[in-house]
Amino acid sequence: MKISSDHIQDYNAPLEKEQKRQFDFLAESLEKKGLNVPSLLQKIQDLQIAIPSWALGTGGTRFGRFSGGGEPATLTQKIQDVGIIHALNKSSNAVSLHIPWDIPEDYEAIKAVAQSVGIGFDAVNSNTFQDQTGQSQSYKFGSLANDTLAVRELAVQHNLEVIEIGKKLGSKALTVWLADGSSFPGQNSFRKSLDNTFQSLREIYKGLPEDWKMLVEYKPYEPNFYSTVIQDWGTSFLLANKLGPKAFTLVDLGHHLPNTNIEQIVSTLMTEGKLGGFHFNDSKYGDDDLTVGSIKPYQLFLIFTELVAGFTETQNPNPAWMIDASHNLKDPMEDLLQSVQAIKMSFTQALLVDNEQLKSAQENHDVAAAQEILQDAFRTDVRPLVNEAIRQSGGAINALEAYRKLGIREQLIKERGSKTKATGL
Ligand code: RM4
Ligand code: MN
Ligand code: MN
Repeated sequence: MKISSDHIQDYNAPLEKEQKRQFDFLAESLEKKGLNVPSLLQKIQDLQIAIPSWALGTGGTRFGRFSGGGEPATLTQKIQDVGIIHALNKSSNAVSLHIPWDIPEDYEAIKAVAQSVGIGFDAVNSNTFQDQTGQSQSYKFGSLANDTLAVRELAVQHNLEVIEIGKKLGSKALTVWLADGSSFPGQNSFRKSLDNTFQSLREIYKGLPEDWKMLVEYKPYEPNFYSTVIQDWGTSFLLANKLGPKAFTLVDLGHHLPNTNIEQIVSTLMTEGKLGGFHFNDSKYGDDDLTVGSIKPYQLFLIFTELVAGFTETQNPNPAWMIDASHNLKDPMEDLLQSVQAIKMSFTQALLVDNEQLKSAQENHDVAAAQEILQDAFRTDVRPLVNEAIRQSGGAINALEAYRKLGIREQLIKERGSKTKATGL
């Protein structure tokens, strides 16, 4: 199924008048504050967030999986789903593939499908946390960090193959997330594990094309419960620094222990020019993969405030933006639409922060004023502005509502059946 601009126009038509009224009202008050509304609209439109190929099916938990209907059974169908999301919100123009879950059989055909729905290929993700059928060595006790050379070599080889796949698709980054670690004290030597990881990453780095980035993700625990080799941003940063200028740290919002100050991590990484990418999701306890902005919207806003300031005040290259979530209860596409909307809202609120005023409040040690400046931006209902930016790009005024009104899931169930199961988690 493909969404045409006529579908969107028909959906938008009855809403245009009210949208304009709300937008005009907000635009006037923002202009009074000295903000440039056309430039805000442009920035909101420019922010594109990649969709991971594994987020389009129902993930489940280790206790069970309750598949929904019409899930994409093939890579082509996954890309078509991303195309639907993008047609609705004009904000998700790329897909991020997980290898080997989504190895294209026919590269030209896959590229043509992607092109026909306006989708490009974002970072490619390697997977050395699962064994594949017929694999000569097992990752049970680690991959890049494993004490056994043959296992490390296999894991390095896999990453090099992922780069080759990405090259054929036009990707420009490799994301490495390692499950490596230990579940019991004494199981591994910390020092050896870290050194093995560095040596293995260095081999992969050698195979990285000149115009590519390597994004090194960190995570404190799970699937290992005593130690993880790349447990935190500091370890990732250390590795990225040792690897060289093409290596960066990737921040996944769900990969922190409760109450970690993620915005401060973002600020430090940007200052050092080493923030390479972002995986958006939300969490209450751990790597919960909940909808972006559903649990801690103020934290998300504070993170975006650091990002927006970092764009102008640091040399950090533009990070790769991606959602990383897996859905257990909701229709995955509805969840993704909500997540992208939440990202755009936090970004927009961050654009409203008066950085000059904030700086002078900081210089005067006026703590209350500093807090007011941030909260004033956060408490602004920016939906009319975000929706206007999307509308002007040809998207739906309310993408989630349009998804429902257009009966997209029903249509997909008709086309694909109610018992399909997506590859992935
Ligand atoms: C991990 C991590 C990776 C993702 C896998 C599926 O927890 O977030 O980015 O590729 O899950
Ligand atoms: Mn992630
Ligand atoms: Mn994760």
